[in-house]
Amino acid sequence: MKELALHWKILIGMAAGIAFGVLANELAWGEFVQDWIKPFGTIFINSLKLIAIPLIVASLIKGITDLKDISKLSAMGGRTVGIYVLTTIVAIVIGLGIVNLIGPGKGLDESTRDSLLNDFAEDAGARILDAQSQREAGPLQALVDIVPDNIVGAASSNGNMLQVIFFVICFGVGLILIDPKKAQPVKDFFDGVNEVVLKLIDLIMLAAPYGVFALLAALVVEAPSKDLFVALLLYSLCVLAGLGLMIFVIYPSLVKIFTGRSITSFFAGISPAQLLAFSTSSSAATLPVTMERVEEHLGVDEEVTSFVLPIGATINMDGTSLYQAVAAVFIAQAYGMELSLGAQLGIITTALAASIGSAAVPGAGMVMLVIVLGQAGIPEAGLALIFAVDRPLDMCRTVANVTGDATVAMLVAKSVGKLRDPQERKLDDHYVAV
Ligand code: DAS
Repeated sequence: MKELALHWKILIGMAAGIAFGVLANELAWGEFVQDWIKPFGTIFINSLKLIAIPLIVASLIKGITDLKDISKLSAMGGRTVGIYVLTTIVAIVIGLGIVNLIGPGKGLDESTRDSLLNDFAEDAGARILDAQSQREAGPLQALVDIVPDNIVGAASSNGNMLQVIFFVICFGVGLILIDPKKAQPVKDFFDGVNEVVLKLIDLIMLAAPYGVFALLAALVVEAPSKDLFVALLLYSLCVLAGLGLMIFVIYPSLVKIFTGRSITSFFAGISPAQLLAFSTSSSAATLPVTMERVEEHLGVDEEVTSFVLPIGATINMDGTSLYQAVAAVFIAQAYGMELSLGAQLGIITTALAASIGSAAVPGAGMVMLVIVLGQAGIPEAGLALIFAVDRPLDMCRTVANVTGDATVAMLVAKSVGKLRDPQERKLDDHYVAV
């Protein structure tokens, strides 16, 4: 019998977890689930958190050093990174607008919050107070906090992942600036680390069906309240509404306005890559198809696709950043936290950085969500709330990520005169109408 695809296994794990949780409630097996099932969910979440730092270091250094030399950051590089950052910020602001408007996490009953607080984050209260005291230290404290005075210390405490990202970006630029002969072994090392980390995430995600089963069973047992499921449904709808806006409104409009390409031809060109992104939940796995579709069917010259798309798959994740902003505010709401405007603006920075650091593999966006939560003083325990619905949302946000990369590739190609009518076919080094 053909091996079931991983996302079907995860969806089955989800359904089985809910069913087992409901059964456990009926048969009063709550304690058994807490003592013998839930720990496997905790182990699964911790293994994802464990991989966060190596993931940041490896995928960011690879993405930055793929720029090869600083001079390439001229017409194409600066423009590419600039548009990537712009579309990511638009995505995050859309996500924040929707989640604050709908407020999916508001009104969750105390027992749900307390049971999560007690079991997942004993010191959550202390960590929240500590983060808030740091934030009250002064107006530029958040900026000061980005620059670590000790990289080992920063790497060891979750709350300072942004400091790790800051250091890694400096390190990557430094790598580009030194003698390429000296830099190559270091780049090769981090390319190898990147491969190992991606393989580890593959292995961790193999346990996902079981981790999801345990998390969901525990969630149903712990929070029998109906409003948790209503909250999760509302939360998922907030993410999907934001992603839908990006995929079906923002990107096609940008293509239409800046390249004149019709919306139907855009979707006809990119849809096979979108379907692959949906079924694999991996921008990296989809990249070869994205490059072929953008080149052959959207008319972007290879010189642009070979530069813009690999970097986009590594650092441009608009769908992920939108999801991280919505998830962070949803979890804060579920814990009854009121996030100030400053804290929400901080989420724009950290979700931008976290999405840049997210590797293009299944589940990476949720792993990096730890940064956004840590930086805003939101208990990471809240991951347990949203993990159950993460995979279907990951499939959708990966579609947004890939569509965003293709859109930027078209805009950059148009701006450097490397966008042709896809009807033309490349013959030797020039294009002829077919
Ligand atoms: N699955 C990631 C990707 O490949 C996105 C994410 O995890 O958020 O784009």
